[in-house]
Amino acid sequence: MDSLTALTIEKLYGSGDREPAVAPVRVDLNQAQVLALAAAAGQKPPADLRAETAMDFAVSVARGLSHAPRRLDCRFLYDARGSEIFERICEQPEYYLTRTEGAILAAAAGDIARRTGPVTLVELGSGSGIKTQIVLEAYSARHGPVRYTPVDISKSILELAEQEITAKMPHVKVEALHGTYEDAFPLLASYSPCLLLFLGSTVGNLDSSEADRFWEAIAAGLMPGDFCLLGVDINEDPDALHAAYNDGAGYSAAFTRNLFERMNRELGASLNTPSIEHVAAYNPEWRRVEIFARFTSTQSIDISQLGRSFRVGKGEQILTEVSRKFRLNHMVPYLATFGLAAQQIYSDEEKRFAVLLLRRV
Ligand code: AVJ
Repeated sequence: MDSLTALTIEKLYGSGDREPAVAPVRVDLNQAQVLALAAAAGQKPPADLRAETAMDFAVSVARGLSHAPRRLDCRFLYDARGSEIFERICEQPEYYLTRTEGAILAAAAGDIARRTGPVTLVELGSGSGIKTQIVLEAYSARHGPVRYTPVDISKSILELAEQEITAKMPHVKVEALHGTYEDAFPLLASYSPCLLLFLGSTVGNLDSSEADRFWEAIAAGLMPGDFCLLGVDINEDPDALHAAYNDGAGYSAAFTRNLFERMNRELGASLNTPSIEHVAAYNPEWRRVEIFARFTSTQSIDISQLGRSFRVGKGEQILTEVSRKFRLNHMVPYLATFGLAAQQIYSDEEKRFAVLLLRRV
């Protein structure tokens, strides 16, 4: 076992505590690649808060397949390929979330910039950062030069976003962080005064206990007076929800299937992925879309790193993702329990999506 793998395992398992240590571990995997990129672009490369290894993925898959019912961590949907497919999902006519949120931000960005005053913008799960450009424009129009720190698990999309924003907006100083949200939490206080952006209803990926821990960490990381801009899906129409997660062009299905293609690429699994189906259904009782991979034939998921193999039966469904939907009359008082007071709520006419400006009290 090399020292990097040992370090990752130690970080994953900690010393038996429930949560691994949160101190960011700086490991640079692709130093040559990163340096070349930085030199070419004349900019600082994303700082690595975490070096994702195939072992992280292997351990996560093995753990999820050991659960009953089986599930997989949705974080691993976003490798370079998955992030690219997700960008395509966002462009589909059925996927109203991105479009609606973009329109809300376009209308509200000036008001948001006025309410927060000049602050550093930090964004969790920034992805391509297209929607954020609207906000960045409003901040620089009102306050002049602006600092922007996107945080993302996908290094490739982070580099792209950084290059695009740097090229388009010379008045924006981009300092990207490559890592998970948890990796970034200990750094939050150092950006104060700040506006933390968490857009796209990504918070819907967290189940209720994960959300509790997430908001506790955010509340602990922000300083009193700091702001958070949260995008949430509030659509109640089951047909619209079903369509959004089952687009006609098949990008949603490709996104789910890519998780298993990634297993072939990184874990040496030899899955027949075309026979794995995407199943997404709205569960009204839990107010969430549940996304499964359904195996249409019996297969084994081999994880070479761990020397383990999991048999998946014909017809078996593995949960790959949940996407919770929210009600503002629940969400606002819930957030208040973490000391996050809603200052303003922006929405579209059809009440499909909402953007909340929160203030840490
Ligand atoms: C990125 C979590 C907001 O739940 O709508 C879209 C992910 N998965 N289609 C969502 C997703 C399949 C998306 N989030």
